[in-house]
Amino acid sequence: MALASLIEALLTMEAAALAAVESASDSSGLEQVRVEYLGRKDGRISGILRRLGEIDPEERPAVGAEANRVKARLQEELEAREALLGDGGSAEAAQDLSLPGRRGWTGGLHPVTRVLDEICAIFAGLGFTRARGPEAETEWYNFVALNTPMDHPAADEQDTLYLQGGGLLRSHTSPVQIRTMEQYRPPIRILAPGIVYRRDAWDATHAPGFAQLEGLVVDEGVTFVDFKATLAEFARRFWGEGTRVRFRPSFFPFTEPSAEVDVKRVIRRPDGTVHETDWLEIMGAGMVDPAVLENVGIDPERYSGFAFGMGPGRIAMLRYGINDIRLLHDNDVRFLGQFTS
Ligand code: 2U9
Repeated sequence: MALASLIEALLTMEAAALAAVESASDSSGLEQVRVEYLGRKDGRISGILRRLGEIDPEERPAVGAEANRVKARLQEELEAREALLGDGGSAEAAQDLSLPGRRGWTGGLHPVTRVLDEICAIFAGLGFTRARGPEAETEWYNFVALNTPMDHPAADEQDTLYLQGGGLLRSHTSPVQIRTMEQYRPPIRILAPGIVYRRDAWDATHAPGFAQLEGLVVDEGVTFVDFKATLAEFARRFWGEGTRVRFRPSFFPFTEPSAEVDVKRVIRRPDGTVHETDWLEIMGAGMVDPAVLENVGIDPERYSGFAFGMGPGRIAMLRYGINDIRLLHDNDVRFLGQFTS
């Protein structure tokens, strides 16, 4: 027997042994493979080594070395497969069913969209529908119809971007309410969500374009009580039953009287202790100024109403503890990915 044929026998056997390890599905299968190949008495490697006598003495060390390599390799593969099959000793037990599943990447709604939808859903429950209008507006719809002549200081405060030909980008969604009142007779209960524009530079609390959400109610016999009760009910549905609401006197050209609305969250912890947040400003609001109703041909002697405006971006920042408005505009999935669910 030549040296080459013994080495070849070892290599053929090695390939068969490795295939047998690979297809073993439990510990007892692996043990069978071990005995068949590595067994001291009847193992196939021992069988090959027993034939060493058939070759020249000086060639025997080369075969011995190759046999040792194959033994070591096989031992290693047996141990690796045993570890893979796990303590339970079978391919099925190797699947740890308590591990969390691997989820694929999914998109999610932007935090501002979430807050906006949630607010709209609450007001939908109070009888409001959604209304939309153009972002490119006229001075009439954005300012003048809203009782804000162009030389009024409030027009300066809401300085916006002007378009060639006299148009402008709306600085609030109030023009949507004017257009709705022109088109529909009361009763009116609408929400006007949308993007608005200001001549502001970017910083942590300002953006030149941002989402706004305004609401308008016009009907016969709408009073300050309806106004306060509606907004307080909204606040309790959004922030929780125990939420307190405060109306601070303010001024807007299109409402009279006007108010800033604040909420204070009262959080009852499971251990019975109560935590109160600071007062948080959430919106501006007021009774619709009679001059605004007159501007759209609604008789202020017969009809009255209230209106409010809020920034869903600001509300999202309060809710999620976001400290820089620019995070809402960057479209960075490392930030936005925290709001998927
Ligand atoms: C009509 C009549 C009245 C809408 C109102 C506010 C008060 C207000 C701000 C909140 C934060 C804008 O997003 S913000 O910067 N809005 O304070 N808005 S009353 O009043 C109207 C609107 C339309 C016809």
